Amino acid sequence: MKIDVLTLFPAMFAGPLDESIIKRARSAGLLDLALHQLRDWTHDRHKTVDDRPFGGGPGMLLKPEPIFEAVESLARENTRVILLSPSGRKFEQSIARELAQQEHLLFVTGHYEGFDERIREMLAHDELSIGDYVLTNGALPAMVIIDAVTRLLPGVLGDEASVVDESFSQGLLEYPQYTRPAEFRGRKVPETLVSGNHAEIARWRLAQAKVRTQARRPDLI
Ligand code: 9D3
Repeated sequence: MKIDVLTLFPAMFAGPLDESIIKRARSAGLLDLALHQLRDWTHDRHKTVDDRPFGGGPGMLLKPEPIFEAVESLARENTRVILLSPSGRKFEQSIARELAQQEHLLFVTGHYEGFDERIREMLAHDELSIGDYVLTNGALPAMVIIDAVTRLLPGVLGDEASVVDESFSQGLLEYPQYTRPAEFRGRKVPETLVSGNHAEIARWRLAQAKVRTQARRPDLI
């Protein structure tokens, strides 16, 4: 998969996407990730990317010209152009699965200011938020989505069991898990888990997962 990111902060992406599983996916050629500085598509001396809103009001808006030029030079026939903004629909695992099917994603990240509406209307196929909290810009959301999508690409997870496990623990939070020692600072591992009775262990885990989900995420039940 090819992923392009158009951002005012390309340096933020160094680090998170150069480690661990994403690093391996990139070296293996499973993910071709490229970062682009939006200011590279300006033509004025000050590299202006924003301007004041018509009608007044606080803040600035990302102006259309640099974003249109950038997207028109980066997008191909099969590109999904995705805006990151607090007004987008909320990103979730089903969207990650859908994006993982695409050949080419182009993320356009916002800033603490909005987009000129014509960017939405004329360029974007989708607009995503990662949740109801306010960040300073869309770079972290882009990285979150890239991470969630990349691990779903065929061949990225060495041990495919991790993906299989997700579908069978479907819709519930994880049950409590323990490793050695069997007793730590006076706290013993639940008897069932050391019993060797696999049917009973499976029942215990499901019951625990339900209790935990009811307490923490009743919206999932
Ligand atoms: C005046 C209204 N504000 C929206 C709540 C303006 C505003 C705040 C912060 C506009 C942009 C931003 C920067 N955030 C993002 O670009 C962003 C974001 C986020 O803040 N939370 C969750 N997901 C995302 S995706 C992009």
